[in-house]
Amino acid sequence: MRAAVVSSDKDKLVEVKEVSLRPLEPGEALVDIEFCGVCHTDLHVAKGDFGDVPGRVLGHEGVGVVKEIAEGVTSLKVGDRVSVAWFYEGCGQCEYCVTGRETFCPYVKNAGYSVDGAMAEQCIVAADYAVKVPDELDPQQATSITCAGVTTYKAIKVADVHPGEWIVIFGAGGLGNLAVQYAKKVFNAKVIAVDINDDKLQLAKEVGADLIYNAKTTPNVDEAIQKDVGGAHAAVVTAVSKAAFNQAVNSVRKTAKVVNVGLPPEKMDLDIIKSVLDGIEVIGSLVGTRKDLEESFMFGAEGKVIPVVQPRRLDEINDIFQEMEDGTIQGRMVIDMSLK
Ligand code: 8ID
Ligand code: ZN
Repeated sequence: MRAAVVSSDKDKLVEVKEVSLRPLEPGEALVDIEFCGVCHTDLHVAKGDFGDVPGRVLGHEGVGVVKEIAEGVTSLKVGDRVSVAWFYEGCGQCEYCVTGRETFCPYVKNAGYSVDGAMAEQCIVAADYAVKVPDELDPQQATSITCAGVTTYKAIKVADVHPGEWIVIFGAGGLGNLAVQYAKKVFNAKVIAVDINDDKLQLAKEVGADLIYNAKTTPNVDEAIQKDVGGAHAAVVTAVSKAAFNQAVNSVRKTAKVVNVGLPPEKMDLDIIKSVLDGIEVIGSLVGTRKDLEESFMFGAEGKVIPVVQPRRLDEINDIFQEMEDGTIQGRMVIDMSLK
């Protein structure tokens, strides 16, 4: 089958080539992939930002239909539409798995990073961990919810924003656009979007942002947010730049939570005195549990959240990564496996 594989040659990033799948093991299912979204995390993986993984099949915004189930599978049947998410499988027994924090399992497997993912014609899943996609949800749109949606939905839960309060979303890309939608339409917050690209900010406005700031043309965006709304009650940072993390801390009110989601391989500055005197909490948030994904799919199926997606061919993967680096993508690029 054809798959997008991390190249051992750093300059090539990814190669689309023929690979073969191993046989299914008990508890697993084989999925015919229909669509797979391209997340900035795939680019980090391909570049080796989390360590080199040559030969790995990328993809953790996968959606497809179960073709075959192995021995012992009771949670899925042939014909079910399922997702292939970054949280591929946990051990099910550690303190994190048994207390609703399964994405932090020390034995976790991650699709498209520690196990082969969904940028391929077929993918093997751990049946009990492959969350079903509701029939009412468009499968191409469902890909974005499988990572970008669930991650931002969960991050806003962690941010603990209340209806009518201000939340600022730094980065209005694939994750940020959905963060705006969940914050506005599900959590009923007032939403500020910050990006360095006017097109992305315009799209954020169209999907519900109340206020937008371009951090390039308004370099003191943190001061502007303090002046205009008295500071945000919470922040979610999806930007791939440390500048945004630093600005987020300065954009919020006292006792606010700043939720780190973006993964630039950098360090942020944290003013100790400010964090103490203002009671600021800075918290990391990592994708979402199977339950979070089920909930975030539901809001998509109800039409409250509508991912902005554009179909592309598998062999365009390196072009998509270049567009991502250039900041020219609106919403998400989704590989449509039926396009040849
Ligand atoms: O579980 C997690 N924590 C998780 C899950 C999924 C993705 C984390 N991520 C990480 C990705 O690995 C990546 O580091 O979140 C980050 C954002 O992923 P994405 O939304 O898929 O990337 P994107 O579509 O390229 O959007 C990034 C946006 O950041 C803006 C860009 O203009 C773009 O719209 N941006 C940048 I780069 N610098 C900025 C700045 N200084 C900025 N926006 C505001 N201020
Ligand atoms: Zn992702």
